[in-house]
Amino acid sequence: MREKGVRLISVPFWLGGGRAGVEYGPEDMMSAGLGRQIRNLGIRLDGDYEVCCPREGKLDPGSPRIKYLPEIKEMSGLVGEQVYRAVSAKTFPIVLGGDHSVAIGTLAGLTGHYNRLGVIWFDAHGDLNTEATTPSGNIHGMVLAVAMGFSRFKLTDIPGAGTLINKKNVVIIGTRDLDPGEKELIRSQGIACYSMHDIDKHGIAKVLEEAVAIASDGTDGVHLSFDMDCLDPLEASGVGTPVPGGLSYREAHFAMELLAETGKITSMDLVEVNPMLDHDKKTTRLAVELTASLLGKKIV
Ligand code: HAR
Ligand code: MN
Ligand code: MN
Ligand code: MN
Repeated sequence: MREKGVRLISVPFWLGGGRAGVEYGPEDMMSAGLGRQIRNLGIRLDGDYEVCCPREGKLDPGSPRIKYLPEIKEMSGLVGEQVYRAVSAKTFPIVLGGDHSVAIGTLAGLTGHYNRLGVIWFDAHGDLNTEATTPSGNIHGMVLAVAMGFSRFKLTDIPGAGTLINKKNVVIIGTRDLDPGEKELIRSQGIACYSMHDIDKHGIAKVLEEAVAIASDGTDGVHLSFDMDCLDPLEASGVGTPVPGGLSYREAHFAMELLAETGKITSMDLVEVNPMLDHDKKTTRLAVELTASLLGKKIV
């Protein structure tokens, strides 16, 4: 990491979650000292970029099942381009959301570069809905289905994307709010999903060990997509869709520390921080701290 350098890519986009405020996430994390934290670790900050993405959208009455699709495609193409450039320049990209739909762009750019990409997805939700199963029409709840090709709209519809993500290399961690269609997809496709129940039962270290094995099996890159709503709302209430019973402060940090030790993570998204809901500023601060842990910050 020290040699590589980190490139920050800000994506102030909210249309995928349909709730404004999350577009201020990137500037909030930057003001909370994300850049400084990274440099304090002795890591070179290889630029910070802001993607100029649509801030307003027009609801397409023709496709009510999936909201703001044209804007999402536009944003994803632009994010993909920046992420592709970052990995081509051999830096470690961190994409700052924005709602979780920004990860469609990240994955488009990454698959343009890596032959086979593993994905570790921290989330209270499965993000596995399709046009047929989404209860909301919000694409942030569909990103993994799009990435693996289970929905009609697919990752490969984004210019510059490589192949679809192989379901054998995907792991979801921290779930406690899955829709019926998502549960069915997890079962029928055999997608690895470690719920809060699994974490309570086996402990976060064991779960991470298995997750890393799955995501790195036969892959040439491992992407970490971190939705801040994986945390318990007691630690991080500033998210659009909080769900009780999430990861504790130490579980989340320990998970990031374990990932750092493996040295296998090659990129990251940090999403769903909504400063307008983050009244005590704890969520933003925690997002910055967790990133530092992922990048190798040690407490001893
Ligand atoms: N599963 C619900 C839906 O599809 C809620 C998704 C909520 N959001 C996220 N994604 N923050 O992780 O609408
Ligand atoms: Mn999510
Ligand atoms: Mn979520
Ligand atoms: Mn399970």
